[in-house]
Amino acid sequence: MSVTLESAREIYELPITTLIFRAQQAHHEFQDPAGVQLSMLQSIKTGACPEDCKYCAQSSRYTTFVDREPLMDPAEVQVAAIKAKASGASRFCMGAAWRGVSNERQFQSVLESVGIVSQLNMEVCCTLGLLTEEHARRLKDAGMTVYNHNLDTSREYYSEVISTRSYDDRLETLSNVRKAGLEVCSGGIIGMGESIDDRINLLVELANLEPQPESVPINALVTVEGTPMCEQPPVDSIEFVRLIALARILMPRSTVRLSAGRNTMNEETQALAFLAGANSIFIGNKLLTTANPEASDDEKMLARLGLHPLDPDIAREKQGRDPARNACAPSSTGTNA
Ligand code: SAM
Ligand code: DTB
Ligand code: SF4
Repeated sequence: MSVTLESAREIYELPITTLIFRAQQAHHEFQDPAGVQLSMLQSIKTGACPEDCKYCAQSSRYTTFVDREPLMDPAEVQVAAIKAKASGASRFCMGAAWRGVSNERQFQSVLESVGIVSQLNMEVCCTLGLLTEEHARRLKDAGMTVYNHNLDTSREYYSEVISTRSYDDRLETLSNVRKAGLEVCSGGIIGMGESIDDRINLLVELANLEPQPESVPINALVTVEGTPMCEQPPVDSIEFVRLIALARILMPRSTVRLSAGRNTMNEETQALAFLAGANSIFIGNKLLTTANPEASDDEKMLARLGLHPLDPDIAREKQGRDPARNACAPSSTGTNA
């Protein structure tokens, strides 16, 4: 049965006590309640992106602090992935400031990096922009398990944010990822001037995907000087927490990721987000280009909250997904969990 804006809004507007209670019910049924997945991001190609996403430090349309950097060699990626694993990450996500995959030689290099990281027994994720089914299959064959491509916002607000690719282009990429038998990671950004209904509609859109995304990153806008969105005010923390709770309730089996924006959030807000059902963070003091909390601060925060790094195999069992999908070896089957 599909989720409607009205039914989702009713949940969003519940008294906060009942909202968190309902999110906790879903969380305890389908997730390891004390587990938080630690993921590491690596920008493998930085800056000079032809797209015009109004929030992004890496778009060539805006003058920001970001310097252009060429595609990282597989050997450099390997060093970064080994470091990520040593710091406790169970997922390694490689991001490229591309509109999509276009250059075969560069794509071969990414495939090689994917193969190397997959040998380290971490979940391997890429975010390279628009993707054809063929590219998705080749990434899967190289050992990638999941692809990140965000819807970013509601269909209605989308044109205020990006003009160089459409909402349907994004949905088509997600469909190509699915057809290749990969897991989907898709979410969005809060705090770009959108309404509460836009935020709810983003989640409605994601919750109505069949199957639902295994992973839903919720980013709070990191304002970047030089971008058109640099003057946006910070997101209200209670609105943020309500949205996380709604994501948890609508997509009980998904990993809900408290993604960008933690650097300006206090620990109490993050604790509320975990109470509301978030169960993943990016670790390391840099996201792709912007700052993230120091590892030692995150360690202290998790210890203070009595939370521990999530074991992906335990998580998958509770989510009712196939544990074999987390294996490091590339798989050639096209089945979805
Ligand atoms: N270029 C690829 C793409 O756009 O699909 C991959 C990298 S892109 C940086 C990945 C996602 O990061 C975006 O879709 C957006 O949701 C998020 N993001 C980028 N800049 C952000 C910012 N300043 N604040 C919050 N989230 C951001
Ligand atoms: C996602 O939703 N958030 C991550 C990941 N997917 C690739 C990226 C956040 C980027 C924040 C801005 C930056 O550091 O450039
Ligand atoms: Fe390019 Fe991705 Fe940034 Fe958009 S979000 S400008 S596609 S790097």
